[in-house]
Amino acid sequence: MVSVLLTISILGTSPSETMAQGTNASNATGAANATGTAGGGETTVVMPLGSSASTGGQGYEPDQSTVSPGATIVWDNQDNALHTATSGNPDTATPDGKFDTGLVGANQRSKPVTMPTEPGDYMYFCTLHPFLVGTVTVQ
Ligand SMILES: [Cu+2]
Repeated sequence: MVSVLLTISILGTSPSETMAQGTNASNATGAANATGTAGGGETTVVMPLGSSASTGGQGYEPDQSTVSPGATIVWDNQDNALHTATSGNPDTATPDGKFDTGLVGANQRSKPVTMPTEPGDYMYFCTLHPFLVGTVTVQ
């Protein structure tokens, strides 16, 4: 464990940091979660700035999250528009009631939203911008 931490800190200060940062951002979040409260770190999904524009190419970050049954996820809205993370069928924008952040204001975080206990893939979307699509895998 100590050597792993050393390796990470060495990598973190190496010249390749800039390159590694993009791909490791989600790993870093995972590591932070792992050191949180025992047995249940909190997962955070970002709604990035610009994600209200259909042409922006900015979706939920990450757009795929894997959690254990009944875990909670917080959506962090860093955009300047309202968003939701609402489970259901994005193609028809039909909520299925499995989970829903409700409206999350600009630069606000959702309350912790409890995921289903049944293992599976759950698609979700923003009810205001249904082109915003993500998946939660419960396993
Ligand atoms: Cu939205």
